[in-house]
Amino acid sequence: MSEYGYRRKKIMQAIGEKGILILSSAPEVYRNGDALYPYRQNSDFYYLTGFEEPESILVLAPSRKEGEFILFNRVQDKDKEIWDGPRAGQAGAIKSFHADQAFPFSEFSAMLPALLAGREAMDITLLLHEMRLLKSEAEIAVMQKAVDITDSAHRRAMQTCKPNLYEYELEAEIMYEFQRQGARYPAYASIVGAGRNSCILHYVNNQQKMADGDLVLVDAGCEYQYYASDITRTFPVNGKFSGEQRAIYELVLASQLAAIQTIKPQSSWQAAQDVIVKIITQGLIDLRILKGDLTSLIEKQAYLPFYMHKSGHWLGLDVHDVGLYHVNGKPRPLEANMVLTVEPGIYISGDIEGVDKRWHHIGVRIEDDVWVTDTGCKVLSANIPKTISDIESIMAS
Ligand SMILES: [Mn+2]
Repeated sequence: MSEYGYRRKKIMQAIGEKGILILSSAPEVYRNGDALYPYRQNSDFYYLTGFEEPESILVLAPSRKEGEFILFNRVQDKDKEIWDGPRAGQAGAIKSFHADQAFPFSEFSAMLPALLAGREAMDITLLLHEMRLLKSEAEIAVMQKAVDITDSAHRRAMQTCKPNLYEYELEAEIMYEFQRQGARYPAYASIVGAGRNSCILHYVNNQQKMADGDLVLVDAGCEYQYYASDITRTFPVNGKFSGEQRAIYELVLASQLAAIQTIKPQSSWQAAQDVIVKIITQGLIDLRILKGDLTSLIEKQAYLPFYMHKSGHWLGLDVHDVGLYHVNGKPRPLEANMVLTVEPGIYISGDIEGVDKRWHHIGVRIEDDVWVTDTGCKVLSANIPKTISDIESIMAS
């Protein structure tokens, strides 16, 4: 609670006495009929309150005499609580969440004109998101925990995997590990794609049988206490990389390790991307998949049919977390306590012209979660098997 209080104070200092912050909770969303999706609070709302109930509105009004932190939330209701469980109510909003004042949600509209009187309109989204981009010690600790749970899930997937299982069976092993360790939901729909599906970047259908000789790409991360992890590992369904799979895997791994080396304060995600592009392009030349010289192939972006995304993204309360990627038209310099992913990949689908058939349907992505420290970086997911020998040995065990 003290951390939420600190964040509110910081944002109120920034908006000043003329400003006001009004933020709504996430809506409840129906999946079908009268069945709701599991409720997930809006990340900004959670960041400033820790309050998880729907039908809530946060108001921060600096220097307001009756109180600066106002919460509009659901009233307690015996009948509804029999079905859906306890509600904090207005007393709970004050006692447990430290609101200065709390009112029933239904009173918001009537009170709004008085709250706005003398205040100026401004958009503080950017300010709030810049705050979220830099993680506190407590946030890093929770993110490490999320990664650790995801670590066991990926190990479990590697240990369970064998030919003729369905992709959803691997997904089930992953979900089992998330849930038994208290991470009720994945941070995003798990991607389990074998064979040709490994080349579909956001494949979430997960319904194919996995064949002997296929690679399977698993991009799955749990959400723990609202914080996302985002990890990808790729491994052979039968536990042994083929020659072609090995060559592509080693190339992606080399580019990922080199990209991680660039992650430190004052560097940028663009530096990571440049290193990846260079290593992948050179590697594809060496494997005779691309023909030509390095500089002109990079200029022509000849790597794009094989590597069509960026080196990674910010990570936090949202899996693709908030925060600007460019400042003054330039790639933003990294700062200590940012967390980002590093996730190069090579995807050789069956329909790229001029590529020998033996390379077809090899899709490899390797993704880790990286915390920028004062002096460099720490890979939060460093323990998850990643080298070919580590993967083959855990799959054999
Ligand atoms: Mn990612």
